Amino acid sequence: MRGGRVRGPVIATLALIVAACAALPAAGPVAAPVPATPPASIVVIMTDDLDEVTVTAMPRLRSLLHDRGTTFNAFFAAVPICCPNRASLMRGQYGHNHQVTGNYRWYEGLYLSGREEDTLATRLDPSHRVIGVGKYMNAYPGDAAPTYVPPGWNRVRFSSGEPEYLGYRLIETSGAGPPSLVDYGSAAEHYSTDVFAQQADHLIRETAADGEPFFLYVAPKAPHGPQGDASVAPRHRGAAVTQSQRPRSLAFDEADVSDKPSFVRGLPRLTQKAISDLDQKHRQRQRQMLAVEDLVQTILTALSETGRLESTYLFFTSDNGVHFGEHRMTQDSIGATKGRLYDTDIKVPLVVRGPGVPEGATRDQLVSMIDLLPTILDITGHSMPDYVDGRSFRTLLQLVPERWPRRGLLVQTWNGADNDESGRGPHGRALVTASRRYLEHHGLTPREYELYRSETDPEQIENVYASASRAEREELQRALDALKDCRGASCRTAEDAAPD
Ligand SMILES: [Ca+2]
Ligand SMILES: [Ca+2]
Repeated sequence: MRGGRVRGPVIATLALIVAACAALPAAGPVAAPVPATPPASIVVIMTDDLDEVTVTAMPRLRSLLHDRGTTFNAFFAAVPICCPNRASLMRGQYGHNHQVTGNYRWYEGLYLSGREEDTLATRLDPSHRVIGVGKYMNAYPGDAAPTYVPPGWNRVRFSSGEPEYLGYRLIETSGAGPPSLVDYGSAAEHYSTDVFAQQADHLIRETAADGEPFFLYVAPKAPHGPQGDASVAPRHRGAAVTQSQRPRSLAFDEADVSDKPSFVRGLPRLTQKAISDLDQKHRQRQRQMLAVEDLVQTILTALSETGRLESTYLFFTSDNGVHFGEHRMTQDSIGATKGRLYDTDIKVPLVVRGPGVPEGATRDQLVSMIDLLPTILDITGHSMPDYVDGRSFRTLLQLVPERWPRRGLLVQTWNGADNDESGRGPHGRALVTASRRYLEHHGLTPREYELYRSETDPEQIENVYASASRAEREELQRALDALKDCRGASCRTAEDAAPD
């Protein structure tokens, strides 16, 4: 039995008592009962493969979220592909600790290992209605029931197979009764981003009517490929976009890749055809995101109309970034648009709006997907489990944050048949600090390294590893070694001890 089921009416009653007291004429000091503040509600919108470049092309998103909340400029994936980073959200752990090292490894890492018995969902279950809409992981485990619902989730509309824009099946639960499988077709009204928006709207209103706080996880497929017209909402097909081209940054079709490791060094300059294909996909991704802007608006409206906007924190993020021509890498040339250790892939959007969160503010402190679980538990009054590697960044949501002691972060990739989507790239790990990126490619023989000075070279054009001093190389290697096997508190100690 969940405490939240009875808390709502109790609070409502207390509120009535307080309101009644306030209406009485003052007769000296009255020790009126102070109603306990109900836990805040939480919304996490997890887009799929949304990168920071594309966010700059979405003005409505920026006016709904960034102008009204705090934007994190240095938010990193723990593992820069879908399932592993979503597992980092659900467990607050680095990849080597949750062991979801590939997109279909979550079966072993979460389900079989029993780690799924203790997640963000189960931790919030006693106090919140825990609602999941959209993509939980890439697909459901082979030997689980087709209607499998992970522990802790009270209401779900989760994709049962691969998430799709049209033609998909959802596992749906209500308060009582067994889960059901519901098929959605290819009609305009079945476009999944819109369906998820309507479901989120319905579940927010239902939960608000029941007087419970909620945790709502909404995960649309957008702007994940494919980028054909069928993956754009019918009303947005051919719509005008802000950026007609993928921005021609220094990294785009990088002129000189002689500094790069072998898997990039061997790439030719982009052909005109490749560039026009990248530009076309970039335009389609913006069109896919137009429906996500509508989804954000729908959720904000539902929160506002149910009186929950002032007590709800909304986190808008993505599971990984992408490269679309940066460092000459395309899906055709490197086999995937993501999963590399460059900032294009590992740095992902995060914006938070909610009560007391400064509007239009930015934060440069290093934060990671492993921090969302501890932050959300902190905001909702729960203690943090010992297994968590991350830390609460609640202080960064205040007008004047306290000192942020973290100096380094770990990012990891694994090269496996179902992890590195190309099967061709190296597995490795990166140390992220305020001023440097240090990359080790363990899948290459001999092993290769990269070092970038982020303050002067944020686009990672000049790998300076070869010219770095031996002392600097050793210092970075030691710091990365201290993180690669860390667990819980020892991760935070190693992060704080990293060199700037
Ligand atoms: Ca993804
Ligand atoms: Ca270069």
